[in-house]
Amino acid sequence: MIEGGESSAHKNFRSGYVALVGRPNAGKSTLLNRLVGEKIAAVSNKPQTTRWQIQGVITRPGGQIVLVDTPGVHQPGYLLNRRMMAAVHDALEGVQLVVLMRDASVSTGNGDRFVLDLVKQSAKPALLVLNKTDKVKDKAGLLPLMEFYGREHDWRAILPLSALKGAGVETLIKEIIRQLPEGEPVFAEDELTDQPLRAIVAEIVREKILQTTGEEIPYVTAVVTEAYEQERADFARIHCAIFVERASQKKIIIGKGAERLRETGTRARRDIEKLVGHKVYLELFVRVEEGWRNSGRALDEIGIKKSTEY
Ligand SMILES: Nc1nc2c(ncn2[C@@H]2O[C@H](COP(=O)(O)OP(=O)(O)OP(=O)(O)O)[C@@H](O)[C@H]2O)c(=O)[nH]1
Ligand SMILES: [Mg+2]
Repeated sequence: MIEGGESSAHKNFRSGYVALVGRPNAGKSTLLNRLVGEKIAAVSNKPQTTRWQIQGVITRPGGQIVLVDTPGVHQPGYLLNRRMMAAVHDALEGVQLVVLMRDASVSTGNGDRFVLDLVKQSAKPALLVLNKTDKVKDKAGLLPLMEFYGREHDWRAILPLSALKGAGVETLIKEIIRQLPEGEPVFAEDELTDQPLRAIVAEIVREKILQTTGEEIPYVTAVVTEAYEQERADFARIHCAIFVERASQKKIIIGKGAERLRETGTRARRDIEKLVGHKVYLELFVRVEEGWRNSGRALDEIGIKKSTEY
């Protein structure tokens, strides 16, 4: 049989898009950051941290994975949440493989059933990842979970791992590559993400806000990088706007004597400097934008894109 040069040239190399889905707080973005080796997605202990699709590129000698991190699956209330769920549905449609991530340290609930059904409906080949195994003292405790999920769906593989500690992640990479079709790399090896630097910077700032504030703040905050000036090869001046819905929330973010905002800025600056490899000047500004979560215009401005809204 005569084969086209193209396909034979990429024999033994596999590549494709892979959606990472799961309930809020399962550890999806933690895994994405670990696999990519850089912080490109915000991580926090508060649910609904991720708001849109974030692609991370993982390249190995045998293949390339474009891993699409998605918002945790939850009931949409605000327009913001409908757009977040649209990002999940879009991701499921555009990929060759689905990875369902489940927090193995918590018991099964309605939300888990809902995510499972979503994966089944996608009719894509799927892997199941049981995360946070470092929190599961007795590993035999994973067996009932494996049995439950094994009965529910025909998984290509079920893999326990710890995204936080790194245990089992190389096995996952190998397994994902094994499941992908033969094909050439989609991205250059040194490209790690589709996210522009401005978006990553905004994510880092939002992550630090989630760390420095309590329960009331996560859902009402959005961050936009309004200016990014690379003044010299080794110095950039960055201006980020932090949106909140009410003046009282602005006060919380700023804190007494602006102490909290300063702490947020310092932590964010450290991460940004590590990412870009040089000094930056980071200026944060808090803006009250009433009802931004239900405003299409505000969401467009913030960069939370419209597709089919759920
Ligand atoms: N102990 C432990 N904690 C983890 C592990 N993976 C993630 N976490 C923690 O779980 C919390 C949620 O992590 P994220 O990566 O933000 O979760 P997510 O699934 O992206 O959440 P959403 O974006 O809200 O859907 C954070 O506090 C992480 O540090 C793990 O393997 N072990
Ligand atoms: Mg996330």
